[in-house]
Amino acid sequence: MTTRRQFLRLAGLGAGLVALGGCAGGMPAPPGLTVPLGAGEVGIDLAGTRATTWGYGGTVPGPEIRLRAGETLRVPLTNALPEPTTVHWHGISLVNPMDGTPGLTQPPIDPGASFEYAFAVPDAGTHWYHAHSGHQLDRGLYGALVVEPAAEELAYDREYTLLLDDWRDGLDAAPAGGHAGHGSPPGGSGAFGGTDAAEDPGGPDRVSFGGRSYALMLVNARPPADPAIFEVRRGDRVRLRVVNAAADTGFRFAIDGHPLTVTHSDGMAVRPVTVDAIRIGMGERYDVLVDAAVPGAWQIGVLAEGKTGFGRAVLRHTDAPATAAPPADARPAELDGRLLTYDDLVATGPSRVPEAGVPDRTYALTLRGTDIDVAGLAPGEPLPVHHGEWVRVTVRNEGAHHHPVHLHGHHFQLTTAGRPRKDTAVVAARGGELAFDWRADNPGEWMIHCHNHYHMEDGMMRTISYR
Ligand SMILES: [Cu+2]
Repeated sequence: MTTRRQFLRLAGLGAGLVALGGCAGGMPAPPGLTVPLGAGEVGIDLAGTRATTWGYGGTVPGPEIRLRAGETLRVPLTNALPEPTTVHWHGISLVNPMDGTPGLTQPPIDPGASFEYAFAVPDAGTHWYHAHSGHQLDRGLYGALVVEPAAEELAYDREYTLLLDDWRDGLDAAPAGGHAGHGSPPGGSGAFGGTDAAEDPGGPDRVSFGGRSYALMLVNARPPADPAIFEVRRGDRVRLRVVNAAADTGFRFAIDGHPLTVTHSDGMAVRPVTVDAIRIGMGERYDVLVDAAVPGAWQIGVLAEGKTGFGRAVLRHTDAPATAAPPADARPAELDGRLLTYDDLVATGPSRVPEAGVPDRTYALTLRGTDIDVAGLAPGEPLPVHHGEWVRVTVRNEGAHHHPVHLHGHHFQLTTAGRPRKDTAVVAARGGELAFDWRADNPGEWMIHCHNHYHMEDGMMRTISYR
C-alpha cells in the first residue's frame, strides 16, 4: 500500500516540479521550490469534446505546487497569452510586490514577457493560485498551492485535491480566444441587477453567487461524463482539499454515504466538525476528512448553488467488487442534509486580535449594485490603515447574489463565537451581514473584493492602503 509520504512524492513528480536542494532518503525538506510556469493556450478533453482554453504549464488545472511553511517559492512566469496577465497567490500572506494585483502591486506582464514571483509562504494550508487580470480566471488559469506544516497534526492515509469550476470554453460555436467563450449572463445583459427567477430553480433559499450560465461544472477539469476517480481502500481515512476555482458559481458539496469532517477553512485549522454538506463560495477552501468504510463507488456531488448545473467525481474503493461509477446525474441525498455554517467553525490556533474590546479602526462596507460603498469614504478612495492596528470590517450585502469577499495579504477572523481564520467569506444576499477582524501586520497596497470575477471586474473592489 502506498504510504501518504510516498503518495505526496509521487504527486509532486507527476506535476513536474523542480525541488531545490537534496531531499533523498530522510534528508530535511528542501529550503525552497522553483516552479517555472508558462501561461498559454491549452487544449483539454471534455469527455470527447476537444476544447481550447488558457492554462498554466500546459494543463488544467495548472500543476499542484507543494512546499512547506516557511519555505520560499519561486515561479518564473512566462506569458504566452495574447494579453497581459498576473498571478495572485490566494491565501498566502506574502510580501506586497508579489501579490499579483495588476496595476496595484505590479505592472501587468505583457505578452511574451516574463516575471519571477518569489516569496516565502508563512502559513500552512490549502491555498491556490490564479490569474488576476480581466476575465482570465474564467478560463483554466488556476491551480492548487498546498503548504504543508512543519509537522502534520492530522492523521490520514491518503489525500486528494479537488478544484471545482464552472465551464464554457470550447463548448459553444464562438471561436476560442475572445470573451464569447466565457460564461454568459442571462438575457445578454450584465451579471448584476436582473431578476433571479431564471437562475433560482431551487426556490428562495437557493440564491446564486452569480447570474451567468455554464454548460458544465467540472472537478479537476473533468466533466460528469468522464469524472475524476479518487481511489481509496477500505478503512482509509482520506483528506480532501476542496477549492472553489469558479468565476461565477458557488457550490454545495457532499459525498453519497459519507459524512464530511471539516478540519480546515481557507487552509486554517478549525475544531473538527462533522456535517453532511458544505457550501463553498468562489475562492474558499475546505479540507474534509472522509472515512472509506463501505466498499463501492460513491458519488461526490458538486451542485451549483442557486442555478442550473451539477458536477461530480467518484470516490472508488479499489478493493471492492462493484466499482462501476454511479450515474452522472445522481445527486447524493447528503446535499440536502446538515449544511456547514460559519457558526460551526471554531478556530484552534492562536488569535491575532483581542477577544473583546474596541478595534483601533472599523470600516463599514455595503455591497450595492456593482460597488463596495465604504461609510465615510468617497467612491474609489483607498481605505487607510496603520501598521499594527486591529482593524474590523463589517459587510452588508444589499444585492440579490451571495458575494464571497476576499482580503489579500492577510487572514481575518470572523466575529462569530468560534473566531475562525479565513481569507474569503460569503456575505449572504438580500441583507446578509458579517464582520471580521484582522491585524494590519503586512504593509502594502491590498485589494478587498468580491471573488465573483465578473463582479470584481465591474467594480466590486476597494484598496486597503497602509499609511
Ligand atoms: Cu459578488
